[in-house]
Amino acid sequence: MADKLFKNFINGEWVESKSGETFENRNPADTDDLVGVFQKSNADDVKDAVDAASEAYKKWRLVPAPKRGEILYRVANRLLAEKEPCSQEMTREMGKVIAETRGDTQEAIDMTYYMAGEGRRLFGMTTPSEMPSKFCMTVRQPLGVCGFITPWNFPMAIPSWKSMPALMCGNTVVIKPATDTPKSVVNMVRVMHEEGIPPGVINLVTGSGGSVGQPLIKNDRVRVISFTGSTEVGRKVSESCAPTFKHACLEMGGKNVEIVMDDADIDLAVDGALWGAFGTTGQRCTATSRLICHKDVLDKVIKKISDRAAKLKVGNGLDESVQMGPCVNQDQLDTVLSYIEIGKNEDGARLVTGGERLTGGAYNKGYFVQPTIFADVTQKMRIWKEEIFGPVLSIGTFSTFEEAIEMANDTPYGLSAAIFTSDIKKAYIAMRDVNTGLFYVNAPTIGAETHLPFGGTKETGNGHREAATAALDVFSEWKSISVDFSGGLQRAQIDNQ
Ligand code: UN1
Repeated sequence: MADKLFKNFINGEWVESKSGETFENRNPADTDDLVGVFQKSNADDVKDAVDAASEAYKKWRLVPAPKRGEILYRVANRLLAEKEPCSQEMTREMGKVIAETRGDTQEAIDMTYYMAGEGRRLFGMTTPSEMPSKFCMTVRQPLGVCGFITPWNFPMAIPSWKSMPALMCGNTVVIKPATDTPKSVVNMVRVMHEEGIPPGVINLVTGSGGSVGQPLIKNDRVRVISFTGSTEVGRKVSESCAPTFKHACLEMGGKNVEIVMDDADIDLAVDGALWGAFGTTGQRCTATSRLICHKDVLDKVIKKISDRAAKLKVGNGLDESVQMGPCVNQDQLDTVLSYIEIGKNEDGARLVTGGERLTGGAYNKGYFVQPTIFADVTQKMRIWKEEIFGPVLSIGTFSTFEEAIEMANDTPYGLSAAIFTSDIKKAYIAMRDVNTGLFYVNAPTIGAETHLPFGGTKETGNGHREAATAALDVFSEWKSISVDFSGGLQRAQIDNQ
Protein backbone atom coordinates (compact mmCIF):
# COMPACT_ATOMS: atom_id res chain seq x y z
CA MET A 1 0.00 0.00 0.00
CA ALA A 2 2.80 2.41 0.92
CA ASP A 3 4.11 2.25 -2.64
CA LYS A 4 0.70 3.42 -3.82
CA LEU A 5 0.58 6.53 -1.64
CA PHE A 6 1.47 9.71 -3.52
CA LYS A 7 2.09 13.08 -1.96
CA ASN A 8 1.97 16.73 -2.90
CA PHE A 9 5.18 18.28 -4.16
CA ILE A 10 5.93 21.61 -2.48
CA ASN A 11 9.24 23.45 -2.33
CA GLY A 12 11.19 20.46 -3.61
CA GLU A 13 9.71 17.99 -1.09
CA TRP A 14 7.03 15.30 -1.24
CA VAL A 15 4.62 16.23 1.56
CA GLU A 16 1.29 15.08 2.94
CA SER A 17 -1.72 17.35 2.92
CA LYS A 18 -2.42 19.34 6.05
CA SER A 19 -5.91 17.80 5.97
CA GLY A 20 -4.48 14.31 6.62
CA GLU A 21 -7.07 13.02 4.14
CA THR A 22 -6.56 11.10 0.92
CA PHE A 23 -8.56 9.90 -2.10
CA GLU A 24 -8.29 6.86 -4.32
CA ASN A 25 -7.61 6.81 -8.03
CA ARG A 26 -8.97 3.68 -9.74
CA ASN A 27 -8.71 2.30 -13.26
CA PRO A 28 -11.89 3.18 -15.21
CA ALA A 29 -11.54 -0.06 -17.20
CA ASP A 30 -11.27 -2.18 -14.04
CA THR A 31 -12.27 -0.57 -10.78
CA ASP A 32 -10.57 -3.39 -8.80
CA ASP A 33 -7.27 -1.91 -9.97
CA LEU A 34 -6.13 0.81 -7.56
CA VAL A 35 -3.71 3.14 -9.37
CA GLY A 36 -2.84 5.13 -6.28
CA VAL A 37 -3.91 7.03 -3.19
CA PHE A 38 -3.47 10.80 -3.40
CA GLN A 39 -3.66 13.79 -1.06
CA LYS A 40 -7.02 15.42 -0.52
CA SER A 41 -5.53 18.87 -0.14
CA ASN A 42 -7.00 22.13 1.07
CA ALA A 43 -6.39 25.89 1.11
CA ASP A 44 -3.46 25.54 3.56
CA ASP A 45 -1.59 23.30 1.12
CA VAL A 46 -2.28 25.74 -1.69
CA LYS A 47 -0.93 28.58 0.44
CA ASP A 48 2.28 26.64 1.14
CA ALA A 49 2.72 25.91 -2.57
CA VAL A 50 2.13 29.54 -3.58
CA ASP A 51 4.54 30.72 -0.83
CA ALA A 52 7.20 28.35 -2.17
CA ALA A 53 6.57 29.41 -5.76
CA SER A 54 6.71 33.13 -4.86
CA GLU A 55 10.03 32.67 -3.05
CA ALA A 56 11.55 30.55 -5.82
CA TYR A 57 10.48 33.10 -8.44
CA LYS A 58 12.99 35.61 -7.08
CA LYS A 59 15.87 33.44 -8.27
CA TRP A 60 14.36 31.48 -11.17
CA ARG A 61 13.46 34.59 -13.16
CA LEU A 62 17.16 35.54 -13.13
CA VAL A 63 18.47 32.18 -14.35
CA PRO A 64 19.57 32.76 -17.97
CA ALA A 65 16.98 31.38 -20.38
CA PRO A 66 19.52 29.09 -22.14
CA LYS A 67 20.22 27.51 -18.73
CA ARG A 68 16.53 27.02 -18.09
CA GLY A 69 16.40 25.43 -21.55
CA GLU A 70 19.22 23.02 -20.70
CA ILE A 71 17.21 21.71 -17.75
CA LEU A 72 14.17 21.29 -19.98
CA TYR A 73 16.26 19.31 -22.50
CA ARG A 74 17.20 16.93 -19.72
CA VAL A 75 13.55 16.68 -18.64
CA ALA A 76 12.55 15.85 -22.23
CA ASN A 77 15.25 13.15 -22.52
CA ARG A 78 14.10 11.58 -19.28
CA LEU A 79 10.41 11.63 -20.30
CA LEU A 80 11.47 9.92 -23.52
CA ALA A 81 13.34 7.26 -21.54
CA GLU A 82 10.27 6.76 -19.32
CA LYS A 83 7.71 6.99 -22.11
CA GLU A 84 6.48 3.41 -21.81
CA PRO A 85 5.91 3.19 -18.03
CA CYS A 86 4.36 6.67 -17.99
CA SER A 87 2.00 5.66 -20.81
CA GLN A 88 1.05 2.36 -19.17
CA GLU A 89 0.17 4.18 -15.99
CA MET A 90 -1.76 6.80 -17.90
CA THR A 91 -3.93 4.14 -19.53
CA ARG A 92 -4.59 2.69 -16.09
CA GLU A 93 -5.71 5.99 -14.63
CA MET A 94 -7.49 7.54 -17.61
CA GLY A 95 -8.62 4.58 -19.70
CA LYS A 96 -7.63 5.62 -23.21
CA VAL A 97 -5.87 2.94 -25.25
CA ILE A 98 -2.14 2.46 -24.92
CA ALA A 99 -1.34 3.73 -28.45
CA GLU A 100 -3.03 6.97 -27.48
CA THR A 101 -1.37 7.36 -24.09
CA ARG A 102 1.97 6.84 -25.85
CA GLY A 103 0.84 9.74 -28.06
CA ASP A 104 -0.04 11.82 -25.01
CA THR A 105 3.37 11.25 -23.39
CA GLN A 106 4.99 11.98 -26.76
CA GLU A 107 3.10 15.27 -26.95
CA ALA A 108 4.59 16.21 -23.56
CA ILE A 109 8.06 15.23 -24.83
CA ASP A 110 7.58 17.27 -28.02
CA MET A 111 6.45 20.30 -26.04
CA THR A 112 9.39 20.03 -23.65
CA TYR A 113 11.97 19.83 -26.48
CA TYR A 114 10.21 22.67 -28.28
CA MET A 115 10.27 24.96 -25.25
CA ALA A 116 13.83 23.92 -24.34
CA GLY A 117 14.83 25.28 -27.76
CA GLU A 118 13.20 28.60 -26.87
CA GLY A 119 15.95 28.97 -24.27
CA ARG A 120 18.26 30.20 -27.00
CA ARG A 121 15.58 32.21 -28.80
CA LEU A 122 12.90 33.85 -26.65
CA PHE A 123 13.15 36.62 -29.20
CA GLY A 124 12.16 40.19 -28.64
CA MET A 125 12.73 42.84 -31.27
CA THR A 126 14.62 46.01 -31.93
CA THR A 127 13.06 48.86 -33.84
CA PRO A 128 14.33 52.30 -34.88
CA SER A 129 13.52 55.30 -32.73
CA GLU A 130 11.97 58.41 -34.25
CA MET A 131 14.81 60.36 -32.63
CA PRO A 132 18.56 60.28 -33.20
CA SER A 133 20.88 58.46 -30.80
CA LYS A 134 18.11 56.52 -29.17
CA PHE A 135 17.79 52.72 -29.13
CA CYS A 136 14.44 50.87 -28.85
CA MET A 137 13.80 47.21 -28.07
CA THR A 138 11.26 44.83 -26.58
CA VAL A 139 11.92 42.01 -24.12
CA ARG A 140 9.63 39.41 -22.59
CA GLN A 141 9.29 39.54 -18.82
CA PRO A 142 7.78 36.77 -16.70
CA LEU A 143 4.68 37.41 -14.61
CA GLY A 144 5.41 35.47 -11.42
CA VAL A 145 3.46 32.53 -10.01
CA CYS A 146 1.23 30.68 -12.48
CA GLY A 147 -1.61 28.40 -11.34
CA PHE A 148 -2.76 25.54 -13.56
CA ILE A 149 -5.99 23.60 -13.45
CA THR A 150 -5.57 20.70 -15.82
CA PRO A 151 -8.01 18.16 -17.29
CA TRP A 152 -8.10 14.36 -17.22
CA ASN A 153 -8.32 13.71 -20.96
CA PHE A 154 -4.69 14.61 -21.72
CA PRO A 155 -3.16 13.84 -18.32
CA MET A 156 0.45 14.69 -19.18
CA ALA A 157 0.29 16.54 -22.50
CA ILE A 158 -1.85 19.44 -21.27
CA PRO A 159 0.06 19.96 -18.00
CA SER A 160 3.21 20.07 -20.14
CA TRP A 161 1.67 22.61 -22.58
CA LYS A 162 1.22 24.92 -19.63
CA SER A 163 4.31 24.15 -17.52
CA MET A 164 7.08 24.17 -20.12
CA PRO A 165 6.42 27.60 -21.66
CA ALA A 166 5.70 29.09 -18.22
CA LEU A 167 9.02 27.87 -16.84
CA MET A 168 10.88 28.84 -19.98
CA CYS A 169 9.67 32.43 -19.58
CA GLY A 170 10.97 32.48 -15.98
CA ASN A 171 7.72 31.96 -14.05
CA THR A 172 7.13 29.48 -11.25
CA VAL A 173 4.21 27.08 -11.15
CA VAL A 174 1.56 25.46 -8.96
CA ILE A 175 -0.43 22.67 -10.68
CA LYS A 176 -3.72 21.20 -9.58
CA PRO A 177 -4.23 18.10 -11.73
CA ALA A 178 -7.63 16.56 -12.43
CA THR A 179 -8.70 14.23 -9.60
CA ASP A 180 -9.10 11.38 -12.09
CA THR A 181 -5.53 11.59 -13.39
CA PRO A 182 -3.05 12.88 -10.78
CA LYS A 183 -0.45 10.13 -11.36
CA SER A 184 0.62 11.40 -14.78
CA VAL A 185 1.35 14.82 -13.28
CA VAL A 186 3.18 13.19 -10.36
CA ASN A 187 5.34 11.44 -12.98
CA MET A 188 6.02 14.66 -14.89
CA VAL A 189 6.85 16.67 -11.75
CA ARG A 190 9.09 13.89 -10.36
CA VAL A 191 11.11 13.90 -13.59
CA MET A 192 11.33 17.71 -13.55
CA HIS A 193 12.63 17.66 -9.99
CA GLU A 194 15.13 14.84 -10.61
CA GLU A 195 16.48 16.54 -13.72
CA GLY A 196 17.22 19.81 -11.97
CA ILE A 197 14.21 22.12 -11.77
CA PRO A 198 15.02 23.89 -8.46
CA PRO A 199 12.84 23.60 -5.32
CA GLY A 200 9.73 25.77 -5.38
CA VAL A 201 9.83 26.33 -9.14
CA ILE A 202 7.31 23.55 -9.83
CA ASN A 203 4.73 22.56 -7.20
CA LEU A 204 1.91 20.04 -7.30
CA VAL A 205 -1.19 20.00 -5.09
CA THR A 206 -3.81 17.29 -5.63
CA GLY A 207 -7.47 17.48 -4.67
CA SER A 208 -10.81 18.80 -5.78
CA GLY A 209 -11.70 21.94 -7.69
CA GLY A 210 -13.50 23.36 -4.67
CA SER A 211 -10.78 22.88 -2.08
CA VAL A 212 -7.64 23.29 -4.22
CA GLY A 213 -8.68 24.99 -7.48
CA GLN A 214 -10.69 27.78 -5.81
CA PRO A 215 -8.00 28.91 -3.34
CA LEU A 216 -5.46 28.81 -6.16
CA ILE A 217 -7.62 31.04 -8.36
CA LYS A 218 -8.37 33.40 -5.48
CA ASN A 219 -4.76 33.72 -4.26
CA ASP A 220 -3.56 37.29 -4.91
CA ARG A 221 0.03 36.27 -5.53
CA VAL A 222 -0.93 34.02 -8.44
CA ARG A 223 -0.71 36.20 -11.54
CA VAL A 224 -1.87 33.80 -14.25
CA ILE A 225 -4.46 31.05 -14.21
CA SER A 226 -4.41 28.62 -17.11
CA PHE A 227 -7.45 26.40 -17.18
CA THR A 228 -8.59 23.61 -19.50
CA GLY A 229 -12.08 22.24 -18.95
CA SER A 230 -15.74 23.00 -19.57
CA THR A 231 -17.08 26.35 -20.75
CA GLU A 232 -19.35 26.46 -17.70
CA VAL A 233 -16.44 26.19 -15.24
CA GLY A 234 -14.22 28.40 -17.42
CA ARG A 235 -16.74 31.23 -17.14
CA LYS A 236 -16.54 31.02 -13.33
CA VAL A 237 -12.73 30.92 -13.43
CA SER A 238 -12.77 34.05 -15.56
CA GLU A 239 -15.12 35.84 -13.15
CA SER A 240 -12.96 34.89 -10.16
CA CYS A 241 -9.85 36.23 -11.89
CA ALA A 242 -11.44 39.54 -12.90
CA PRO A 243 -11.40 41.44 -9.56
CA THR A 244 -7.59 41.26 -9.32
CA PHE A 245 -7.03 41.43 -13.09
CA LYS A 246 -5.30 38.09 -12.92
CA HIS A 247 -4.62 36.83 -16.42
CA ALA A 248 -6.86 33.92 -17.31
CA CYS A 249 -6.06 31.64 -20.21
CA LEU A 250 -9.09 29.45 -20.87
CA GLU A 251 -9.37 26.41 -23.14
CA MET A 252 -12.92 25.14 -23.08
CA GLY A 253 -15.59 23.19 -24.94
CA GLY A 254 -16.07 22.16 -28.53
CA LYS A 255 -18.71 20.78 -30.88
CA ASN A 256 -16.42 20.06 -33.77
CA VAL A 257 -17.63 19.31 -37.25
CA GLU A 258 -16.38 17.24 -40.16
CA ILE A 259 -17.82 18.30 -43.53
CA VAL A 260 -17.92 15.63 -46.26
CA MET A 261 -18.39 17.00 -49.78
CA ASP A 262 -19.76 14.93 -52.67
CA ASP A 263 -16.31 15.00 -54.32
CA ALA A 264 -14.52 13.65 -51.20
CA ASP A 265 -12.54 10.44 -50.96
CA ILE A 266 -15.31 8.74 -48.97
CA ASP A 267 -13.16 6.04 -47.38
CA LEU A 268 -10.70 8.64 -46.18
CA ALA A 269 -13.54 10.80 -44.82
CA VAL A 270 -14.93 7.78 -42.95
CA ASP A 271 -11.47 6.96 -41.55
CA GLY A 272 -11.22 10.57 -40.37
CA ALA A 273 -14.66 10.64 -38.75
CA LEU A 274 -14.16 7.28 -37.05
CA TRP A 275 -10.86 8.36 -35.52
CA GLY A 276 -12.13 11.86 -34.73
CA ALA A 277 -15.34 10.66 -33.06
CA PHE A 278 -14.24 7.53 -31.22
CA GLY A 279 -10.52 8.11 -30.56
CA THR A 280 -10.05 8.80 -26.80
CA THR A 281 -13.65 7.51 -26.45
CA GLY A 282 -14.75 10.87 -27.83
CA GLN A 283 -13.30 12.59 -24.76
CA ARG A 284 -11.25 15.24 -26.55
CA CYS A 285 -12.13 18.92 -26.83
CA THR A 286 -11.23 18.42 -30.49
CA ALA A 287 -13.41 15.29 -30.97
CA THR A 288 -15.61 15.11 -34.06
CA SER A 289 -19.13 15.23 -32.65
CA ARG A 290 -20.93 16.44 -35.77
CA LEU A 291 -20.53 14.91 -39.21
CA ILE A 292 -22.29 16.68 -42.04
CA CYS A 293 -22.48 15.02 -45.44
CA HIS A 294 -23.55 16.19 -48.86
CA LYS A 295 -26.95 14.59 -49.60
CA ASP A 296 -25.52 12.61 -52.54
CA VAL A 297 -23.01 10.74 -50.39
CA LEU A 298 -24.99 10.63 -47.14
CA ASP A 299 -26.30 7.06 -47.31
CA LYS A 300 -22.93 5.69 -48.33
CA VAL A 301 -21.17 7.48 -45.46
CA ILE A 302 -23.77 6.38 -42.87
CA LYS A 303 -23.47 2.76 -43.96
CA LYS A 304 -19.69 2.67 -44.01
CA ILE A 305 -19.16 4.49 -40.72
CA SER A 306 -21.83 2.63 -38.78
CA ASP A 307 -20.51 -0.75 -39.99
CA ARG A 308 -17.01 0.23 -38.93
CA ALA A 309 -18.09 1.73 -35.57
CA ALA A 310 -20.04 -1.41 -34.68
CA LYS A 311 -16.86 -3.46 -35.18
CA LEU A 312 -14.59 -1.33 -32.99
CA LYS A 313 -13.13 -3.42 -30.21
CA VAL A 314 -13.99 -1.80 -26.86
CA GLY A 315 -12.18 -2.83 -23.70
CA ASN A 316 -9.21 -2.33 -21.42
CA GLY A 317 -6.77 -0.04 -23.21
CA LEU A 318 -3.73 -1.96 -22.00
CA ASP A 319 -4.68 -4.69 -24.48
CA GLU A 320 -2.96 -3.56 -27.70
CA SER A 321 -5.80 -4.90 -29.84
CA VAL A 322 -8.45 -2.75 -28.11
CA GLN A 323 -9.52 0.27 -30.16
CA MET A 324 -11.66 2.19 -27.67
CA GLY A 325 -11.42 2.36 -23.88
CA PRO A 326 -14.02 3.26 -21.24
CA CYS A 327 -15.40 6.63 -20.18
CA VAL A 328 -13.19 8.14 -17.51
CA ASN A 329 -15.62 7.76 -14.58
CA GLN A 330 -19.19 7.05 -13.53
CA ASP A 331 -20.30 10.67 -13.96
CA GLN A 332 -19.00 10.83 -17.48
CA LEU A 333 -20.66 7.51 -18.34
CA ASP A 334 -23.95 8.81 -16.89
CA THR A 335 -23.68 11.99 -18.96
CA VAL A 336 -23.05 10.00 -22.13
CA LEU A 337 -25.93 7.62 -21.42
CA SER A 338 -28.24 10.53 -20.69
CA TYR A 339 -27.37 12.16 -24.04
CA ILE A 340 -27.97 8.85 -25.78
CA GLU A 341 -31.47 8.84 -24.21
CA ILE A 342 -31.98 12.44 -25.30
CA GLY A 343 -30.95 11.42 -28.83
CA LYS A 344 -33.31 8.46 -28.86
CA ASN A 345 -36.16 10.77 -27.85
CA GLU A 346 -35.35 13.66 -30.21
CA ASP A 347 -38.07 13.84 -32.77
CA GLY A 348 -36.59 12.57 -36.05
CA ALA A 349 -33.13 11.46 -34.91
CA ARG A 350 -32.34 7.87 -35.90
CA LEU A 351 -29.98 5.64 -33.89
CA VAL A 352 -27.90 3.75 -36.46
CA THR A 353 -25.44 1.94 -34.22
CA GLY A 354 -24.58 1.54 -30.54
CA GLY A 355 -26.70 3.27 -27.95
CA GLU A 356 -26.11 0.99 -24.97
CA ARG A 357 -23.85 0.63 -22.00
CA LEU A 358 -21.60 -2.45 -22.41
CA THR A 359 -22.12 -4.99 -19.65
CA GLY A 360 -21.22 -8.59 -18.88
CA GLY A 361 -17.89 -10.14 -17.89
CA ALA A 362 -15.02 -7.66 -17.57
CA TYR A 363 -17.27 -4.84 -18.81
CA ASN A 364 -19.05 -4.88 -15.45
CA LYS A 365 -15.91 -3.54 -13.78
CA GLY A 366 -15.61 -0.46 -15.96
CA TYR A 367 -17.48 2.44 -17.55
CA PHE A 368 -17.91 1.10 -21.06
CA VAL A 369 -20.38 2.31 -23.65
CA GLN A 370 -20.86 1.36 -27.31
CA PRO A 371 -19.64 3.70 -30.06
CA THR A 372 -22.91 5.41 -30.91
CA ILE A 373 -24.12 7.15 -34.06
CA PHE A 374 -27.31 9.10 -34.70
CA ALA A 375 -28.36 10.01 -38.26
CA ASP A 376 -30.95 12.56 -39.46
CA VAL A 377 -29.80 14.96 -36.78
CA THR A 378 -30.99 18.52 -37.33
CA GLN A 379 -29.83 21.85 -36.03
CA LYS A 380 -32.58 22.18 -33.43
CA MET A 381 -31.64 19.00 -31.57
CA ARG A 382 -29.72 18.98 -28.30
CA ILE A 383 -27.33 16.28 -29.57
CA TRP A 384 -26.41 18.69 -32.38
CA LYS A 385 -25.85 21.65 -30.07
CA GLU A 386 -24.41 20.42 -26.78
CA GLU A 387 -20.97 19.04 -26.03
CA ILE A 388 -21.30 15.40 -24.90
CA PHE A 389 -17.62 14.48 -24.40
CA GLY A 390 -18.16 10.82 -25.20
CA PRO A 391 -18.38 8.39 -28.14
CA VAL A 392 -21.53 9.82 -29.69
CA LEU A 393 -21.55 11.11 -33.27
CA SER A 394 -24.44 13.09 -34.79
CA ILE A 395 -24.82 13.01 -38.58
CA GLY A 396 -26.65 15.71 -40.52
CA THR A 397 -26.90 16.58 -44.20
CA PHE A 398 -26.78 19.52 -46.64
CA SER A 399 -27.41 20.23 -50.31
CA THR A 400 -25.12 23.17 -51.02
CA PHE A 401 -21.63 24.12 -49.94
CA GLU A 402 -22.95 27.42 -48.51
CA GLU A 403 -25.35 25.48 -46.34
CA ALA A 404 -22.47 23.30 -45.11
CA ILE A 405 -20.50 26.36 -43.99
CA GLU A 406 -23.56 27.79 -42.26
CA MET A 407 -24.14 24.49 -40.43
CA ALA A 408 -20.48 24.18 -39.47
CA ASN A 409 -20.64 27.62 -37.83
CA ASP A 410 -23.96 26.91 -36.11
CA THR A 411 -22.47 26.33 -32.67
CA PRO A 412 -21.44 28.51 -29.74
CA TYR A 413 -18.01 26.82 -29.85
CA GLY A 414 -15.08 27.28 -32.22
CA LEU A 415 -12.28 24.82 -31.59
CA SER A 416 -11.76 22.49 -34.54
CA ALA A 417 -13.31 21.66 -37.92
CA ALA A 418 -12.43 19.59 -40.97
CA ILE A 419 -13.47 19.36 -44.60
CA PHE A 420 -13.00 16.36 -46.86
CA THR A 421 -13.05 17.43 -50.51
CA SER A 422 -10.98 17.19 -53.67
CA ASP A 423 -11.97 20.71 -54.75
CA ILE A 424 -9.17 23.07 -53.79
CA LYS A 425 -11.41 26.13 -54.11
CA LYS A 426 -13.92 24.76 -51.62
CA ALA A 427 -11.10 23.77 -49.28
CA TYR A 428 -9.78 27.35 -49.26
CA ILE A 429 -13.20 28.91 -48.85
CA ALA A 430 -13.94 26.63 -45.90
CA MET A 431 -10.51 27.40 -44.43
CA ARG A 432 -11.41 31.09 -44.60
CA ASP A 433 -15.07 30.99 -43.54
CA VAL A 434 -15.36 28.33 -40.85
CA ASN A 435 -14.91 30.14 -37.55
CA THR A 436 -12.56 27.92 -35.51
CA GLY A 437 -9.05 28.05 -34.08
CA LEU A 438 -8.04 24.78 -35.77
CA PHE A 439 -8.95 23.70 -39.28
CA TYR A 440 -8.08 20.57 -41.23
CA VAL A 441 -8.35 19.69 -44.91
CA ASN A 442 -8.67 15.97 -45.62
CA ALA A 443 -7.63 15.18 -42.05
CA PRO A 444 -9.67 14.64 -38.87
CA THR A 445 -10.57 17.33 -36.31
CA ILE A 446 -8.19 15.79 -33.73
CA GLY A 447 -4.41 15.59 -33.75
CA ALA A 448 -2.96 19.06 -33.31
CA GLU A 449 0.85 19.27 -33.30
CA THR A 450 2.74 21.10 -30.56
CA HIS A 451 4.44 23.70 -32.74
CA LEU A 452 1.16 25.19 -33.97
CA PRO A 453 -0.97 27.46 -31.80
CA PHE A 454 -3.80 25.53 -30.11
CA GLY A 455 -7.10 27.03 -29.04
CA GLY A 456 -10.51 28.12 -30.18
CA THR A 457 -12.82 31.00 -30.99
CA LYS A 458 -16.20 32.01 -29.54
CA GLU A 459 -17.06 30.13 -26.31
CA THR A 460 -14.09 27.77 -26.65
CA GLY A 461 -11.52 30.28 -25.51
CA ASN A 462 -10.85 33.85 -24.44
CA GLY A 463 -8.41 34.76 -27.16
CA HIS A 464 -5.27 33.01 -25.99
CA ARG A 465 -3.49 30.13 -27.68
CA GLU A 466 -1.52 27.34 -26.10
CA ALA A 467 1.51 25.60 -27.66
CA ALA A 468 3.91 27.03 -30.24
CA THR A 469 5.43 30.46 -29.57
CA ALA A 470 1.86 31.67 -28.94
CA ALA A 471 2.16 30.08 -25.48
CA LEU A 472 4.99 32.49 -24.65
CA ASP A 473 2.51 35.34 -24.95
CA VAL A 474 0.40 33.79 -22.17
CA PHE A 475 3.34 33.46 -19.81
CA SER A 476 5.19 36.71 -20.42
CA GLU A 477 4.45 40.39 -20.82
CA TRP A 478 6.22 42.68 -23.21
CA LYS A 479 8.44 45.40 -21.86
CA SER A 480 9.33 48.18 -24.31
CA ILE A 481 12.71 49.69 -23.48
CA SER A 482 14.24 52.85 -24.87
CA VAL A 483 17.83 53.99 -24.28
CA ASP A 484 18.68 57.56 -25.11
CA PHE A 485 22.43 58.01 -25.70
CA SER A 486 22.25 61.52 -27.18
CA GLY A 487 23.22 63.12 -23.88
CA GLY A 488 20.30 65.57 -24.03
CA LEU A 489 16.58 65.56 -23.35
CA GLN A 490 14.65 64.51 -26.47
CA ARG A 491 10.89 64.89 -26.25
CA ALA A 492 9.00 62.26 -28.27
CA GLN A 493 6.45 63.55 -30.77
CA ILE A 494 7.72 67.13 -30.21
CA ASP A 495 11.45 67.62 -30.79
CA ASN A 496 11.64 65.60 -33.99
CA GLN A 497 8.80 67.43 -35.80
C1 UN1 B 1 -7.89 18.31 -25.89
O1 UN1 B 1 -8.75 17.53 -26.26
O2 UN1 B 1 -8.13 19.07 -24.92
O3 UN1 B 1 -5.47 17.98 -31.13
C2 UN1 B 1 -6.54 18.39 -26.44
C3 UN1 B 1 -5.64 16.99 -30.41
C4 UN1 B 1 -4.66 16.74 -29.30
C5 UN1 B 1 -4.94 17.60 -28.13
C6 UN1 B 1 -6.35 17.60 -27.69
N1 UN1 B 1 -3.32 16.97 -29.78
O4 UN1 B 1 -6.58 16.25 -30.56
